[in-house]
Order: sequence, then C-alpha cells, then structure tokens
Amino acid sequence: MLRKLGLLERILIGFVLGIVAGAVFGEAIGGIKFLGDILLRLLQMLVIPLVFTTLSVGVAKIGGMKMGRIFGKTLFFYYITGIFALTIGLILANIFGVGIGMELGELGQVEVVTPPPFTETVLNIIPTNIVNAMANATMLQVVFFAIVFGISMGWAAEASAAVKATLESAAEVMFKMVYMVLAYAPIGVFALMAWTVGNFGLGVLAPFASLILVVYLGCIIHVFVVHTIFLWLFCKINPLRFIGKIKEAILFAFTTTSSAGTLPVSFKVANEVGISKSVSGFVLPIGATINMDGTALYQTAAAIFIANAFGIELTIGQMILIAVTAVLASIGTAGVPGAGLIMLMTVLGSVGLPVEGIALIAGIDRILDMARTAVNVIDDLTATAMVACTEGERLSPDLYSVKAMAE
Ligand code: DAS
Repeated sequence: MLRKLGLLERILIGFVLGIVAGAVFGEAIGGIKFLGDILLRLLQMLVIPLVFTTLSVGVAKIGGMKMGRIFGKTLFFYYITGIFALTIGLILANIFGVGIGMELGELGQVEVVTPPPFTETVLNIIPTNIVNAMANATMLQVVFFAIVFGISMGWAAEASAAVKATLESAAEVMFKMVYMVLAYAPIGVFALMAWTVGNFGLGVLAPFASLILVVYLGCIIHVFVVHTIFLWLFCKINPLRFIGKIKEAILFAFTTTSSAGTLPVSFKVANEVGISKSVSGFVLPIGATINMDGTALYQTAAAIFIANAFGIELTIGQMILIAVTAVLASIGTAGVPGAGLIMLMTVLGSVGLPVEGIALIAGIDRILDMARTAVNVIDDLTATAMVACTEGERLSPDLYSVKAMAE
C-alpha cells in the first residue's frame, strides 16, 4: 500500500509518525537524529549543481527567445503579478510572525547564523572566483554567475548550443538525484520531527499551522485581488466568471501539484474561454516553466518561517533580497511536484539562512504545494488572457459583464 502512495504523501506520513514518536518517547528518541542529519547533508549536496544547471538554462531560454512584442508582454504580465505575490508573502509572513516560538537555533550542527548587513551582501554577490563560490556554497555568487552565464548563452545561441545542451541534460540528472534524495526524505523527516518534538515538545508544531495559514491566505488574496484587478483592467471581463471557467485546471493543479502536468488542461480551458491557440501555445508553456507566483509567495514566507524558527533577525533589506531571490529561484523551478521546496535552498542561501530548515518544512510541503501550484496555473492563464486581450482578441461573450459588452 505504501508503494502506491506518492512521494510527498510518504514524507507527510514520516512527518506525522515523527511527531507521534517524539511525543511518546520524548528525549529518549534523541539518538535517532543522525538519520535526519543524513537527509540534511544529502540536501546540501544537491544545492550548488542543481541551482547552477537549472537557473543558467532557465535564463538562457528567456535570453534566447525571440524578444517579440508578445514575449515582451508575457514577461511583463508574469513579473508584474509576481511582485504583488512576493509583497503579499512578505507582509503576511511578518503579520503572523511565522516560525516564531520554534527556537530551533541549536538544531544539530546548525548554529544560529547572523546574516551579513545588506550592503555587504550586495557587494558579495559578485564572485571573484566561481569555483571558490561553488566550493564554499556561496549561493548568491553562484546565482549571480548562473544568471550572467545564462544570458551569455542566450546571446551566443550558436556557440553555446553544446554547453546549453550539456547543462540541460545535467539539470535533468540533478532532478533525478533530487528524487533519489527525496526517496530517503520520509525517514529523514521522521527522525527530524521525532527529535524536534522529543526535545522541544508538541508546542513546537503550532508555527507550522501559521505557515500553512499564511501561504493559503496569501494565495487567496493573490487570486481574488491581484488577478481580479488585472483581468478587469486589461480584459474588462468579469474575473470571477473567468476563474469559474478555468476551475478544471485549478483543481487539476491543486491535486497533481504539477504545473507542467496541468498544461494539457490549461490549453483546454484557455480554448474554452476564447484565447487563440497562437497566444496560448506561446504563453502557457513559458508560464509553466518560468512563471510561478504561488511558489515565489511560498518561498518568501517559508524563508521568513525558517529565519524565525532559528531565531535569526532579518533586516528589511534582507527580506527584499529574499523576495528577489525567490523570483529568480522560481525561474529555475520546474513545474513538477515539490520543486519549489528544493529551490527554496537558493533563497535561504542568498541571505545565509540554514538550508537545513527545509527539512522541517518538507513534512508539510505537499499541503503547501497544492495551493502554490494552483496559483501558478491560475497566474499562467490570467497572463495568457491579458496577452490575448491586449492583442485585440475578444474572449468568450459570457465572460463580459453586461456593462462591458455594451461598450
Ligand atoms: N509544484 C510546482 C508546480 O508544479 C510548484 C512548486 O513546487 O513550487 O508549479
């Protein structure tokens, strides 16, 4: 029966059983922590090669594409809504104080990291030696180099074909390695939760509920405020009718937690709302690859959760850096289940937060992934509709409120 369960469900089971074991055995179960440390080290092993390959190829895809009018609009709509998503994530995470009260500063080998001041962080973005940056896992420097390398590959399209193909296959290999590591995650998460609850008591769980609340509330606000305003502004349609007509894609995204897997349904509903195939065929695949507002919102809130859980004070500057890195990380995030959790390591690394923190969130990631993937797909379809409308296309008549139709 366990085999039938998806990977993230198994991680969720490990999470729950770890809580029970910790509550029952208390500190006596402390010895099991090394099983959790194995997971932490495996995750760390992935970070640099995964981020470099996915981000440089992701950026190259953008840089290499024909920067036509439609592509320019696509990027505009994708990233203007993304800024709202990040802002919502930052505000809600701070209002609800996600992660406060966990005091996990002494989680194993992770001592409380005091992030460097913002100016020093900005200066340190530029690597003097990329091999050094990779060897020391200086995440921001690797991100910076990956972006510059990706743009250069996009420009030198011919000459970089071999390198891009190699990096693309290396990224595939890295994602396979991710799933190998995640196959061990149920055991690692079990051990980490058992040790955490055994040492800190059940009260340590309350902050998880606040993170789930912040991500779901943020997603609802993003869809029913931001998307609604943009759809009315650029299409003059009744946004709620639009969301009703794309609900099949929303439900599919919510249950499968895969934007890429939902693409066929997204194409179907895009057609049903009257978006031309030439627009949806161009804009939707790009969205499923590089546009993940739900993920960016989640990564911003999760980074603040981890900082609070480890008792690390973040300056406003560092929170902005987290938000900016979350957008970049979302370019490299694949539209597959759990990808946002893995790319969260980039965001954490950008301000010196402990990467190990994601092992705590892994247990509830499935619940968070459902909401963020649904928003990713809604955002792709909303942006596609806006591109179509600004290209002079009329969507299906029943989407227009009586007033707009009279115009
Ligand atoms: N599940 C990813 C997607 O398909 C998003 C994520 O993991 O953040 O969009």
